Amino acid sequence: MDKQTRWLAWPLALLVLASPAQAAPRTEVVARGLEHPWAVAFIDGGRMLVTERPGRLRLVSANGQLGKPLAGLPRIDAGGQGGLLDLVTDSGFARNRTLYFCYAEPAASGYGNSTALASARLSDDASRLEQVKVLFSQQPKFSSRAHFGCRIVEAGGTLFLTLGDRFQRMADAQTLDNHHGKVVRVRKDGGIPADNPFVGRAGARPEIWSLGHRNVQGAALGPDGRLWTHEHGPQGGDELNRLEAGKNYGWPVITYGENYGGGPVGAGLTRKAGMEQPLWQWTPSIAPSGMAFVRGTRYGKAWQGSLLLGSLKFRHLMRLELDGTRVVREEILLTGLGQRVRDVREGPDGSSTC
Ligand SMILES: [Ca+2]
Repeated sequence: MDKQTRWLAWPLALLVLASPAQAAPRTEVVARGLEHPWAVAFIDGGRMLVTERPGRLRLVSANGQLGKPLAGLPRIDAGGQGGLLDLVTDSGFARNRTLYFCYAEPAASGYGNSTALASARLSDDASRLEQVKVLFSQQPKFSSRAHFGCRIVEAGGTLFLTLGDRFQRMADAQTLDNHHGKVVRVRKDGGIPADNPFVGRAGARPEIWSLGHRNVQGAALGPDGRLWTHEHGPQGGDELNRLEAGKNYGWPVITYGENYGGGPVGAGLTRKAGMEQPLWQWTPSIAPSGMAFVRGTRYGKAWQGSLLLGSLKFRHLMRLELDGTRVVREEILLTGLGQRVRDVREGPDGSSTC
């Protein structure tokens, strides 16, 4: 390092110490050697479970040591964007050791796949999954390696699961007789909540919560107790949404994006009666993945209530400052990371992990 660089580096370092609340966040490597890690869930004593997309689940100890892959996973169709994807612990995990995970499930016929959601119990020695039960299986199965969606959010005894349009089946996102391009809601035992919006409607799948989605890879409960999601647009038009029961989020009829290589999607509409507008949209695409609201005070008052999400494309972390449902500021963080940020979670100590 020459003298000038050193001089430039010093004031920055002093700024971090002098003003920790406004300082740029620093990062620390917790573990190395994971292959396509997709989701992280904190269990106990600083330990984490991490999914790897090729179809492995690993325990990471508090000191960052990677455990052997856990036994007991169902058959997973790993390839393309598919594999073992999201994982969350039950709100009663400390008592019941229950967790939920989603993955690309191969068709019994061997042709095609879709996203499935399962529950399991983590064995006492954390070496395997027990009592694995498939709670939900996206219908119909389809032969595609893209757009599995697959984020899980627990809310009031139910589970939300996000589902992609499988890329080639985008028109299906507008019809209720299938699970392509939907967000669904099921009970923790796999049953259908009686207050789901399309229960009892002829020809509609009763698990559907909302429709008109493309590929949702980030979801979290907001401070308002509602489900917030973001989704990948085609070329441009990535969106932030707050999902309400039975509403239509527009894909592929309305979008702020365009087809890959240019040209409008469909009639090129950005709004239409009966279809919801996003709270925020990104053009060009950032390719968002993972999201977490900052609930703790670890990062100071200014960050409390902010939404953190990852960008796969630009390899950074983004902070959205909110006033209710209005995005008032977008801040780009960790630009020097050089890594695709796939998941963001708030740790038990209020720190964010991505
Ligand atoms: Ca939309």
